[in-house]
Amino acid sequence: TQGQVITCKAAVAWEPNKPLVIEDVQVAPPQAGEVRVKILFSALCHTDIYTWSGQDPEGLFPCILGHEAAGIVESVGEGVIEVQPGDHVIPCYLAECRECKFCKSGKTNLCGKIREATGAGVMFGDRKSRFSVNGKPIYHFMGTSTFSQYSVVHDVSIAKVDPKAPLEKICLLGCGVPTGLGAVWNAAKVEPGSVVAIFGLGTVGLAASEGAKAAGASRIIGIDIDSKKYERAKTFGVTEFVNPKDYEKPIQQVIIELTDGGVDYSFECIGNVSVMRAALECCHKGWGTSVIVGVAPAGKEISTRPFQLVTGRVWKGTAFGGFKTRTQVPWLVEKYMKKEIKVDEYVTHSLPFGEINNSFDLMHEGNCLRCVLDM
Ligand code: NAD
Ligand code: AHE
Ligand code: ZN
Repeated sequence: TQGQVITCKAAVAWEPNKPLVIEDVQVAPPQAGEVRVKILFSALCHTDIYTWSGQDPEGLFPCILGHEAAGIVESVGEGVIEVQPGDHVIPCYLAECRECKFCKSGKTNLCGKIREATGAGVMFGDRKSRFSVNGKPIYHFMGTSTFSQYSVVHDVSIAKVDPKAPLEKICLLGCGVPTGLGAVWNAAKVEPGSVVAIFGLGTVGLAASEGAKAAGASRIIGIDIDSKKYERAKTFGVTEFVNPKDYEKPIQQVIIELTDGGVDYSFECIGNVSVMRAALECCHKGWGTSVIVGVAPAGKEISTRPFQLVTGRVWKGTAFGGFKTRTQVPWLVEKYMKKEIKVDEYVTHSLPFGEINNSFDLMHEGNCLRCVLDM
């Protein structure tokens, strides 16, 4: 198949909010600096639903969604040296070129090399898509488009991983789990003894809890409007549960009273701007730090009284938990193989690829953390 167009199945989002359609898609061969990957397992993240539902200002249609996956390299384009056919890989929605201003800064895991092209749904080299249906181009998504049996990604956006690691599990290391762990370890740098609040107990929030437990937090307060979330959350380290619906007063007030003045660290893992405000305002005066992880819809803005920051609270945010993808995703896979981090526990459902639309429904039901599609 090397150098040839591959026809395979992909789930195409033709329009926002309409069921995905499994189509025969033509996938062009990888060009210079590109890699064609046979995607074997792909999970659904809340962000796919967010873009699918039309709330993402960068959302383009028709497109092939998906960004939490694992597979095997099928072929590589000219000049690609770090991976070769047969390598086990995780496509990464954040690149790591190691040459741009961002990569060299040592201050961020964001990379400047191809971000503009991936935001425009095309490949960096010729600003064209590698996907088409009957000659009509279909946009890429997040530079990954993993809801396809084959996808073309940039070589700077691919992490080569241990071939012994189970792909049906480590696909989760492409987004949600590292995001939560890294928010705690890299963005907040939670210290032993810290009091932590986590808003939203989906995969990202539970991974933040797992990270906080590993960092030695003394209290991990989980906040969710769905009380069913508590039992499971305990197994990820949550020590106390608060449902905002059980209180008349603002949730920040409830947390402040529970913690003698506020928490040391809080994490917003929902994507709701009023919760982001509450997460900041429940932080302790003088030092409390709040990390925004959730992705909010187009047009939404955050606000608070500047006095909250003048009096020492810190507001920050993180993408992919601050991890450098090509360098650190393989390291996270090793940590999983050594049983130092959970991954299996987040896979609550699995479905054949053809039932992808059901996985969207599952994510809304509340029981599901991650549904892994067998491609
Ligand atoms: P999820 O839908 O599985 O989890 C969200 C949780 O929040 C659910 O348990 C839900 O009951 C709870 N919730 C909803 N509204 C609430 C409210 N008002 N108060 C308290 N709890 C509420 O989602 P996920 O896959 O864990 O993703 C969480 C967020 O993180 C999403 O916005 C996603 O887009 C974003 N995300 C960001 C990054 C990043 O790099 N920054 C990476 C992955 C995901
Ligand atoms: N396109 C959206 C922003 C989406 C967003 O914030 N994405 C997160 C990853 S979510 C993964 O589930 C992110 O890391 N962003 C960094 C980046 O470079 O995209 C919008 O609002 O425009
Ligand atoms: Zn995601």
